[in-house]
Amino acid sequence: MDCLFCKIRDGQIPSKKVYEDDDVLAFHDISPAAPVHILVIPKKHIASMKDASGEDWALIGSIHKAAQHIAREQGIEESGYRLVNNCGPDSGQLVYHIHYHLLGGKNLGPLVA
Ligand code: IU
Repeated sequence: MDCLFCKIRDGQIPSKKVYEDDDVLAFHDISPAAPVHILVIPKKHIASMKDASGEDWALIGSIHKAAQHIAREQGIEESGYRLVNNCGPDSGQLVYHIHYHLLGGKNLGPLVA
């Protein structure tokens, strides 16, 4: 399977890792849209939110839990942050391995300009 984030998970492509546990990995986005821009992914390959089912919902919870932890570590817990998942073409999803964008470190403004 030719998946960029599976290759990052497997260390075949380097990344700036900020968090890892048995189920979840997080690393800096290569093209940051905010002072803090971290991608939080399940280690399991799930292409998109529309494909999640069954036991995957526990993984989604683990991603949110990891994001809370990372936001605290990055010092953006009090100022606030945005946790965004893009699903499918209209959302602009480019990488088809579920990921959440953890964005913060500045006032992010309205979600849709
Ligand atoms: P999207 O939600 O699928 O649109 O987000 C994909 C993100 O993956 C996007 O913010 C890219 O900057 C990011 N990214 C990356 O971190 N490393 C890469 O090698 C590539 C994309 I290609």
